[in-house]
Amino acid sequence: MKIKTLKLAFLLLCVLGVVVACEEDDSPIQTEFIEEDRTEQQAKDRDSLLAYLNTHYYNSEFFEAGTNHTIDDIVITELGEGEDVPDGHTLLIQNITTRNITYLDVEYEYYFLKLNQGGGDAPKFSDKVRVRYEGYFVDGGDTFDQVSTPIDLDLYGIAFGTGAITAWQRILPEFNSSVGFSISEDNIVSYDDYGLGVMFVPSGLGYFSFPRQGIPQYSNLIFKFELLQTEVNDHDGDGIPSFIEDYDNNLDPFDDNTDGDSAPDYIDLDDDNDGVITRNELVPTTYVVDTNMGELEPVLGANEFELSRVEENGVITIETVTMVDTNDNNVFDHLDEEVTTNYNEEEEG
Ligand SMILES: [Ca+2]
Ligand SMILES: [Ca+2]
Ligand SMILES: [Ca+2]
Ligand SMILES: [Ca+2]
Repeated sequence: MKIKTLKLAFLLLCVLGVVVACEEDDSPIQTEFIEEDRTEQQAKDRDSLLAYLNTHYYNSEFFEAGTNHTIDDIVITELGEGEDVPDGHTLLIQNITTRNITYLDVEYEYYFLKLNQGGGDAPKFSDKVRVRYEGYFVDGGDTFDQVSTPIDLDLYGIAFGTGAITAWQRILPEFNSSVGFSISEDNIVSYDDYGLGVMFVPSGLGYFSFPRQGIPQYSNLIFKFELLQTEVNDHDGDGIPSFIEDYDNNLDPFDDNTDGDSAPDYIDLDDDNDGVITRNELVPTTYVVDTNMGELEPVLGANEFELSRVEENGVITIETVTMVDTNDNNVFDHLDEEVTTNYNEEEEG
């Protein structure tokens, strides 16, 4: 089912590609689309972004106290010719964090401004997040996207070109979600102590040459964002979080495919294709924690993941699964086609 979805998505992308090509081509001579070289484009983008960061300031003093400021409080202003940065404000370049990464064999540099770390959990690159954000172009400063009511999105999708842009997958894990939220009498949800920041993204970590409505190709992007909530993603529902199924830890689960079929592990229900699905090659455990008796939640092992939790009258029932290597060959059972033990067999009868 997942495999079919993936193929369909690719097919759809191809069909879309053809339609766009037809619409844009009104001359009888076929002109081939030539993509910009990523390294050359990045050099230009870096210059544009650094120029922006050196000539724009923000209302830094406002964020010195408090943890519940919003994206609407962030004011970025261009420094006029011969003008000094006003009191209570700071040039962006002085307070940003710079990161260097290699992505698609190209050296990239990106930047973010941390206005609040947040007190909750940090997402992994493949997780689901609830955010508010606003997106602007570095050139011209126009807004291209505005999400005032919090939305949920997958940082990583199940097909190429789905999910969030690469910069989001790298930057949001540097922040934490809220510690919690409250709901007022008129149903307004207020989050407490959440990640708040601004990111400055070169086109190569954004949409690059990909045609997207309202965003010209090779646009450098700015996002103000609030990271409100986060949830571990398990795209194929096999019990193992997707970030774990990125076994080579390169933040790309597409290149981890144990059985070499058409589905990478993070969207494959039987990762070693041995006929016993991954879920059944993991050892299940149930914990019952009675908080009325002062019992504490268990600390999960490094290879153990929470599947579900139900809380009733102070009694928490937690179901977990653990990856095991029963024949000690340094390959987990669910990735080892030689091992076919089904740990759920008895219960399923
Ligand atoms: Ca990988
Ligand atoms: Ca596979
Ligand atoms: Ca899997
Ligand atoms: Ca196996």
